Amino acid sequence: MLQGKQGLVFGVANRRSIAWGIGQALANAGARLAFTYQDRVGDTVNELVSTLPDAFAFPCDVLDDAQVDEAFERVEREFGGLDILVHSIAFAPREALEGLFVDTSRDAFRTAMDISVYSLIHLARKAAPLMEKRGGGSIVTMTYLGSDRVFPKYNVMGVAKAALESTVRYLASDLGPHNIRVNAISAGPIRTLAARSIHGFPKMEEHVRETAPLRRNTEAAEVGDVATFLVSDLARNVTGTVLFCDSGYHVMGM
Ligand code: 0WE
Repeated sequence: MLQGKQGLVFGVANRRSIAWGIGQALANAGARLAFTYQDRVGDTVNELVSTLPDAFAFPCDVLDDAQVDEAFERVEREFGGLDILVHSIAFAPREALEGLFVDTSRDAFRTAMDISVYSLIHLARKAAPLMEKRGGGSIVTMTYLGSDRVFPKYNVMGVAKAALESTVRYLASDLGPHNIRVNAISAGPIRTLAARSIHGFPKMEEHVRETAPLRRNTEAAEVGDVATFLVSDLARNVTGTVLFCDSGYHVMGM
């Protein structure tokens, strides 16, 4: 489904990462991929990426403009253009995900918004010229239902995800005339590195298993399949949307 397409994936930290589930799915569908990683997980990511045919990885800190510039220069050198951008990055300081939302510090708010939201705007701006060279492209980011419902302790990440979903709509409007689509996948809770450190996460998974229409949790591979659809030509008329991959959990009131 993605034969001849070239993609750049941000957000792999280890084999449980949603970005890795997406990367594997896109590669299986025939895409040629580049991955970026945070310096501290370089060995892990290089090992994972070495299992894919014709893929490569390099470090990129999305808080550093120079590193983002370099990343896109490198992709332009290696690929000549870009069809697919995957943004699977989020962070809020641990203390902001513990107490009450009302106690969110200015600094935690700034960090959460900078890493989890501004990074998408920045990457989209850098990707756009490379996508235009290919006659268009598709950008996918990851969100969570905590953007419009309150989940205890999700706190400032909920506000960041609301801003991220709005960002998807504004980017879709700006980039649509260049045939660049921008969409988000809202996944159910998945036990990634970020999620494992959250007290009460097993309880959330159990609640989803008991409540969601499909009576089970979400796997990163399932998110990968939805991402494959969104970046494929099957979704050529789909932009600015949030597509749920959550066992149907979001439809329930109780
Ligand atoms: O978006 C997320 C996780 C985002 C996240 C997680 C962490 C944990 C470690 C962002 N920053 C950090 N910072 C850390 O220091 N999810 C959808 C998973 C998640 O995170 C939660 C959840 C769910 C679900 C946090 C509190 C409550 C529920």
